[in-house]
Amino acid sequence: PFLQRLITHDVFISGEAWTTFIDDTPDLFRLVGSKNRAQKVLKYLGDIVVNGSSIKGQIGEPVFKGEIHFPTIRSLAGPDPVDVQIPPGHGWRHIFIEKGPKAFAKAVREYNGVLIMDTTWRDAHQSLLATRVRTIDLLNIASHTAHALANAYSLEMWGGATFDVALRFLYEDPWDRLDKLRALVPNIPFQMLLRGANAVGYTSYPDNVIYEFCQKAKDHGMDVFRIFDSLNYIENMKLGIDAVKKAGGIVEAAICYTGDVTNPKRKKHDLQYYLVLTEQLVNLGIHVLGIKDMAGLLKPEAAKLLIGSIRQKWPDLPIHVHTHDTAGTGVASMLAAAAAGADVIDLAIDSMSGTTSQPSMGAVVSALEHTDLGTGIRLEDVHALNGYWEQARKLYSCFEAGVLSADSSVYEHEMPGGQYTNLMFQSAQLGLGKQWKEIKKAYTEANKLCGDIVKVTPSSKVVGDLAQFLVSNKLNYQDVIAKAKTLSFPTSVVEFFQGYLGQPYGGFPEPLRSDIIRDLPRIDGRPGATMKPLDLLELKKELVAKYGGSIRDVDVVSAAIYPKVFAEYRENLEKYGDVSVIPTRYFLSRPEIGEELSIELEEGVTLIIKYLAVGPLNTTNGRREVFFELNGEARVVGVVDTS
Ligand code: 3PY
Ligand code: ZN
Repeated sequence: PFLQRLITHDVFISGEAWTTFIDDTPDLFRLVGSKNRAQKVLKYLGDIVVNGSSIKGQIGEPVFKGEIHFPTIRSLAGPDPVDVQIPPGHGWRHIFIEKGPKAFAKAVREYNGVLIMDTTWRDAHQSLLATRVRTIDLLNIASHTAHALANAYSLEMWGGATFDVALRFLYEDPWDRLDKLRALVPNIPFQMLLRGANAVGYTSYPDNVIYEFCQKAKDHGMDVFRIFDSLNYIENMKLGIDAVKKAGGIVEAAICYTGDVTNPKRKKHDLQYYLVLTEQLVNLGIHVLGIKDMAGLLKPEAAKLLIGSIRQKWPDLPIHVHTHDTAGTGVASMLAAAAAGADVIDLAIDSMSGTTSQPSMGAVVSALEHTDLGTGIRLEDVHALNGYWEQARKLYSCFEAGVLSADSSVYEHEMPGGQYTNLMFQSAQLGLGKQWKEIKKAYTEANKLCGDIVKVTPSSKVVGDLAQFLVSNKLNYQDVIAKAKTLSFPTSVVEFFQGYLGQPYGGFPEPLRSDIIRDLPRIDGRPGATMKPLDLLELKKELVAKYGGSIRDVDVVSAAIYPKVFAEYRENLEKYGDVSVIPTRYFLSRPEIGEELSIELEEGVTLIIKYLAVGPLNTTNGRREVFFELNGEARVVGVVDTS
């Protein structure tokens, strides 16, 4: 194909080709490269045609397969539509870039009104759609969002489970997602969720990996880092805080909220506990305090008490409040938080809000309109974005876990939003679906067994695994206490009791700890403190030897955090190319016969593909041929039929 491209090239035919022609005509290579890439895309589509989607967690096909309609964003000054291709010239990011993190924090604190963070691109889909929203569907609405939410404090769009799920289940590169979105949204700060010493994973990593991760994230356009630890263990948090500071990012250190500060019976995590933690964080020189209510337990009165008390003690400290709407109190709690002196509140676009996700942006923006706590976001712009997300959510209907309503039992079991959806889905898959009520009850008992701990990734996984263990083995709290010495607990539970996540507030319950871990090692300090640095240069060499010179420094970070997942991602990349460019509808389901689709491989390189037919099964090799037309030329791909 290369030779053919060469001899049919205009310059070559004209006879004016000179010796450097090939060097001077990179197009030649680009086209050859894109031909290979096109063939790989066809291979993916062929596989989908023959075998259907193999994306983990997918049940059925998207209910919506039409063309997505894009909104018109109107100008602030009048009724004229904005040209969204021209990025807006204003936004909070400019303050950060021009004046640094301290000045940014000061300006946020001085802002008249309450600012919002939109969680639609991260937590909302993590909590509703198993984190399956793909880069392409974020890119499609990115320019509109840059205009519509120009006054937002931030867009949460990275971290948490998105890093893992992108690589592991969507075969996408999370760094590319960051780069591409950044290019389209220059004005609104990007925010990520950093699990302290666990970065974007589920375990502790060597300190140098955390430093490198934060530096690379900042270099690639991350601005605000919400740093938390799943046990509120300050030693783990210190590492994340220092890493973000060194990288030059905005340090938003978050306290995870659990229990109920208004309930005198819930003594362990009382107001004093949170005030002491705040003091420790303030002393570490954080820029913003986050209150991370991952399960939606912060009722309006509790929000008033907690935020009001912090505000009184630290009048200059910017406070950013996060919640989930599991019980249905989210809007009321965010309004109460704003009234009590919070500077920023977390919301999701209406159709991606509610239940285990964040409260509705439209509801809160509208409730605060014409008050002293205006958000600087126009309701009609929220509606415009909502029109897009109403359609996009239906594209991902095959990942809905079926959380149809509010559930105030969350005040008992305290499951984080994302985990609630996950566990509901997982228990159904394990055949425990009918016992969902039992799982919730067991989760409450498992939490008690762990010593009533903060439950958020990864400590929530420990409690969730223990809950499933209780249900599958028909055990209750008393049984575990009595038989702990002989039971064979899930690994996550054993490791938690060994101290691999860090030290829980109030210590581990004894004698249960000793009964569970027996003669395994115990860690009584910060787990990462005893870990040897990972030789990143050596790792890079290994990766280059395996995958070639295209390995970037960010790939080294991905491989350091998720070695096996990264290897599988590369395997998929080798086979199918960059699948992130395939529109979601065709990524998850086969086209109709005769249907034409277009795929933009990169700017200016678009494939027009028509699916024509699938051939009969060849019984000798188990393959089928799938026939396509690619930019007008006939193409065939052979696919093994796995059915
Ligand atoms: C995560 O760690 O992914 C969370 O969303 C915790 O709430
Ligand atoms: Zn959350």
